[in-house]
Amino acid sequence: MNQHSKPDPTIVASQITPRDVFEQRRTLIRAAAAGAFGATLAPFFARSALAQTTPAGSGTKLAATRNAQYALMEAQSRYKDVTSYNNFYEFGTDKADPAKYAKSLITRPWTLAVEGLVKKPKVYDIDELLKLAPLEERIYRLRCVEGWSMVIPWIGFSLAELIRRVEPTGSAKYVEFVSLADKKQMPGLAVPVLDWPYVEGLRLDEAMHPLTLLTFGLYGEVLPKQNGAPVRITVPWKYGFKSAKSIVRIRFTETEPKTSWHVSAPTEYGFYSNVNPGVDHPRWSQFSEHRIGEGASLFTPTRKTLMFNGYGEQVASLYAGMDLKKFF
Ligand SMILES: Nc1nc2c(c(=O)[nH]1)N[C@H]1C(S)=C(S)[C@@H](COP(=O)(O)O)O[C@H]1N2
Ligand SMILES: [Mo]
Repeated sequence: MNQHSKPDPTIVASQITPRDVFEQRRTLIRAAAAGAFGATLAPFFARSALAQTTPAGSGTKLAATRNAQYALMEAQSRYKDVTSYNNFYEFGTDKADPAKYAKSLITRPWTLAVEGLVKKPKVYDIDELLKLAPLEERIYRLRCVEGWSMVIPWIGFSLAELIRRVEPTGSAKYVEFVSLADKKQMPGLAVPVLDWPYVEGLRLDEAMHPLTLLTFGLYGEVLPKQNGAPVRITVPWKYGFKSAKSIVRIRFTETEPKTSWHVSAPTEYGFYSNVNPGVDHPRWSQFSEHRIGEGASLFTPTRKTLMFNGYGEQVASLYAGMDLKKFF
């Protein structure tokens, strides 16, 4: 039984998958069938396909106090959707792949190196990092650049808590986030969809904004692996791809980080990537979105995408005077 190509009836394929990736995937699937990947990818996928396909959470509770200031009053997406409809290309490009294959991710021991232009660089052990500040529950909207969205109760604390402790120097202007890239644990790395490791970045003031969440959990438990365990970033006013999963390094720089999606297609994915219904992706509109879990037909009305994903009141001032069509 091959579930890879099972289509999601609620979404048009061209809407959810950037065409280049889609085409590339088809080519690779053909190549795999022809034996080109016989020695690497195919056996892994064949083995893992036998594993259960029900989305597995982490099963480990994580206590947090809800922060009412950041608790969006909107229906939360179903746990099942949040943990089985994922983008985490290190485990494959199909939405169902991460839930199936991320089981091989080893989340302990885990360290996060915080380095670059800071006075107090430090390699944090994940369990020490977890205790750095009180854990909060925050309910955020997540809007994927592909045109779908979810509402997720995350657990973490403001990234600013960590940044203050390492004391960025006066020349630090940007923050780079680097995800783990280990072929032994991540079968998707065998596919050159992106230049691995996955790299994302923010301007320092964006990273310091209280909304930017250093994230350790969701739905009252430790992050499931497919959602970026054991630690990820969540930046709710930007397209989902800015929120790097399973990070191992945070580096402070003077120049704009070379972020993976921007490097792969600079005309399609800008460094800023603020959610903006007024700036379309060159190959599709960003005017509206499909909330995952709402309706089961193509005719379900879509929601209007909100400027800055609805967080304009909090973040618009970060971009005062900037032409957001140019700095998309
Ligand atoms: N390392 C890494 N981080 C990543 C991705 C990825 O492929 N690799 N995908 C991004 C995209 S496109 C989205 S929409 C969100 C999805 O997060 P979720 O699966 O927890 O909803 O993760 C982002 N972080
Ligand atoms: Mo995304």
